Amino acid sequence: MEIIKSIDSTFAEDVVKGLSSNPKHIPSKYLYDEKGDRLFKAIMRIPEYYLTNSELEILKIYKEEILNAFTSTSEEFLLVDLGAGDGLKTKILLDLLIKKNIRFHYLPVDFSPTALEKLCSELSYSMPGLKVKGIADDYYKAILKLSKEKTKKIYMILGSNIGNMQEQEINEFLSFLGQNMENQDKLFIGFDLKKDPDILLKAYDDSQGLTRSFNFNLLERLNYELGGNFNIKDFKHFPTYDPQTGEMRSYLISKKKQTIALAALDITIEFKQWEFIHVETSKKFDIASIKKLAEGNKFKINYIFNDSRNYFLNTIWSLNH
Ligand code: AVI
Repeated sequence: MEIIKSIDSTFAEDVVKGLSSNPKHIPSKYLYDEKGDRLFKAIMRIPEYYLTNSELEILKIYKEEILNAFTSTSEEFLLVDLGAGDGLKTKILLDLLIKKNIRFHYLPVDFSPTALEKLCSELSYSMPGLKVKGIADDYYKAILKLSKEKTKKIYMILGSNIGNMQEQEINEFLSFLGQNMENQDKLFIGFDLKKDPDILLKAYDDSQGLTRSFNFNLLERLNYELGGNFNIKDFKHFPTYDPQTGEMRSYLISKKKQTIALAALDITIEFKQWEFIHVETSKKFDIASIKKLAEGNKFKINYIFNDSRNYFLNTIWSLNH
């Protein structure tokens, strides 16, 4: 097992910047510390968080077609899993690739070194023949490093991870990826679709309170890593959906006027009553917006796979020039 780590410690800087802004916000990548990883793993296994089951259904039904679309030759390739998490869905493809004796290396990329270490050691045990190398880095740095390799690459972004970026960031990211891809490379990317807002609201405010704990864990993280004195009881978890933009947004709202100290940074943060911290955007898409993203960033969509409820789409893209 090999893991390449190179994460800058910018957490404190991003927190200070985000909590001094108006409106207050903290980048959602900081939801994933060790406890956050565990909670997200648990969220992915509850039916109310339908995204996982929808994508699993697509992968189980169309795995042969998906692999055939990745490559039609016997040449070796790199399977680059951007935001691999616990690899739950990818394992369906890995299993089939191994069964078919296809020559490939699996490169899971994740911002969370803990999640990556767990995944790599679990894979070396459950899939002993697999060639795996974890990359603990952000997507941009990983793509830049990999663009220097001549071997064909299949980039994967599953779980609608792309929806955690803001509209402009999505375009910047896709354009960057396209510029660092070769004609032979492919992008396998999943999108959560716009749907009944009641279903969406339950997915981000589940009856077991897992998503609530996942979001509150960010305040706990500020307490133990930055010496904060947040009292969770003084905040409210509030997810909301905007049908026009397709953005599901999660906020932590201060129930009262309060001053929070971050002792390790020697600063205080003022909250007005009902002032919020924006902690996550999970964008939902429709086919027109997906086509626009592809075409606007010089890609063409080669394949589209959907689940039986039409909740989710997995698509395969290649460069369009
Ligand atoms: C990782 N990402 C796609 C998840 C999502 O749906 O936005 C993270 C998550 N947040 C709350 N529940 C799950």
